[in-house]
Amino acid sequence: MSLLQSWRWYGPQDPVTLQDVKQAGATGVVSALHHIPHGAVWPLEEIQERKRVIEESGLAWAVVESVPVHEAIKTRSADCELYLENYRQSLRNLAACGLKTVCYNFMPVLDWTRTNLAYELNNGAKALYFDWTDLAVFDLYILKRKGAENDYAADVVQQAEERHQSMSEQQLEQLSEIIRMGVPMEGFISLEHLTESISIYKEIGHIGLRENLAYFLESIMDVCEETGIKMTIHPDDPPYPILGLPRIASNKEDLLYILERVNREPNGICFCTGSLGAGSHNNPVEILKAVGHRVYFAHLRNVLKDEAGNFYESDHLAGDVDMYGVMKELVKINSQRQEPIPFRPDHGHQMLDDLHKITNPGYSAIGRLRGLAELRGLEMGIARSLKN
Ligand code: DNO
Ligand code: MN
Repeated sequence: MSLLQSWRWYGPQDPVTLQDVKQAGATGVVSALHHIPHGAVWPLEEIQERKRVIEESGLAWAVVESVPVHEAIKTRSADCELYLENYRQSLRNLAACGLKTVCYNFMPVLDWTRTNLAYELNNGAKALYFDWTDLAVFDLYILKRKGAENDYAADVVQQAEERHQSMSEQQLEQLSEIIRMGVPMEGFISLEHLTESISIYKEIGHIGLRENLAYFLESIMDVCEETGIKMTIHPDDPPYPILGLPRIASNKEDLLYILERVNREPNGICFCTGSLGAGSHNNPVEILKAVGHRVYFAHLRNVLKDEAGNFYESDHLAGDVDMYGVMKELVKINSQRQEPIPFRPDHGHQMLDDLHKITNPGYSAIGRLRGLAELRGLEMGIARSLKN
């Protein structure tokens, strides 16, 4: 049994169509109802409708990514119970439609963070890029966070001062929007809101956020067990604190803590090699060996870091992540499962014809098609060689 090749599809608004997904060779679709406001119950009819559209094209809806966790749950504030009940209802509705694998993240306020969405590679393709100096420019001169300078190396603070002086208003505004954008199609957060959230999370801290995650998981596990839903937490991206926000899913220890703290079958992991691999403290193969028993979904992509810790998203098989090692382990884990583990090429370069199109950053068609093709070949080679 092979892994299930899947593909993120943002729904009917996605410029990449389901026909494109089929041409890329994926059979599973990873989708979410992005138009439903965070925290609201996903109505049964809307889930059925999305499922119908996907199945009508000959594909299957394999994973729900993401059912967003409302900030009131992450911060455990006033309306937390209401949003937990909404979450449970969304899970029941998804299960009623046969959807059993759900991805989510527990990153404070922002989803993944990059500083450049069009970093040009020497072959002309474009990649997502994270640069500490640009983050410091934002933090020190746009957000103007109190005490921010203490969170950066001295040379980064100095470079940020110089870079800030050389940037135009327009460039600064662009940088600000890129950093404040989370998931494509879900908009970005205002500077005021971000500042307010940062102070709330400062109070909560690392331990408090871990508690809030445990509370969230404990509150939904009964429903998961009753309905057969498996929850998969997406690691922090990048896997270290930024902008003074706590992080609790950034390394092996964090992931093991999450699994052991709420030690129930449906409490699982979305193994994202690119997110974990962006931290020099992480060895994705070793992490997969430790948590593989609870990996129900995988995001496969690569990153290349420099000595300062800046990184860009490199070709799927070439970068700091030992993709061969990861795939070998994944093939092994998959062979012990009843159902195939879905994986998707998580982001790809903007390349070839896509360079002339408006695309969701990281989610244009051709770069991901290339990534999927490489990963599929890698899997086949490994699986065959293991049999011989
Ligand atoms: C980053 C991407 C993210 C991810 C969400 C999950 O690595 O995979 O868009 O899907 O953070 O909640
Ligand atoms: Mn990912």
